[in-house]
Amino acid sequence: MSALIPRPAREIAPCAVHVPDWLTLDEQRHLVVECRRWATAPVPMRAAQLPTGHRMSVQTVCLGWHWKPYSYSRTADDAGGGRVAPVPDWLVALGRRAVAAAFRAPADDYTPDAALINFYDETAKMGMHQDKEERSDAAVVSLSIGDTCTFRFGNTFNRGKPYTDVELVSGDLFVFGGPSRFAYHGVPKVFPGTCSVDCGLKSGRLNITLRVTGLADA
Ligand code: MD3
Ligand code: FE
Repeated sequence: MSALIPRPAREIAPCAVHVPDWLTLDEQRHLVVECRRWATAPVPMRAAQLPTGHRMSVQTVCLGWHWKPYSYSRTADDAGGGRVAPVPDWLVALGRRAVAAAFRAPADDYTPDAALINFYDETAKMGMHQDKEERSDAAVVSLSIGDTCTFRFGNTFNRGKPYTDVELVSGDLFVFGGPSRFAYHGVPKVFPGTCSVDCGLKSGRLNITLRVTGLADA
């Protein structure tokens, strides 16, 4: 995206770094092609059911470890029972480049073992939450493709104020480490029709997060 108003890289909170326009359009299109494959097999993308009985409006498929509210497993027990596909080496390498870009330091020891791929249609949103099923405080990498959204980055104490709203545009990178790793965050709004066709998506928004679960097989 070329912006009239520049969007410099910015540290939103300690170790929470937003790097606008990090993915090239080629990389975005390649990720969209791969996400379409991951969304069909061996585990179908689905809207996860919450313990309340409500379904999430966001649809998710996972690599490495399957996440359902609120635990990880190797098989998708709420989505056909298939064994999840591994995180490919090229995606681990992309994660290392992402952490290195955000923190301006080599990240060769960063080895995410899970990826969550979220798809938002024009009405989907994600409430304020913490990600704390992981047994590691390693950084989370977030890649956005498609329609622009408002991303709300909060604090570690409660799901309300203070928080900072950031626009995430197709190609943007966000990395959350250190004291920001367990902050509340959410996506209150997606703006339909804001993505360029060149990103590979016609409508909606994809978010890919790379995580270190710290889990081991039994
Ligand atoms: C900060 N996804 O999958 S990405 C999620 O855009 C999730 O789909 C949102 O929240 C999305 O759990 C936000 C940014 C993000 C992801 C994980 C984090 C921020 C985070 C984990 C810890 C702290
Ligand atoms: Fe999250």
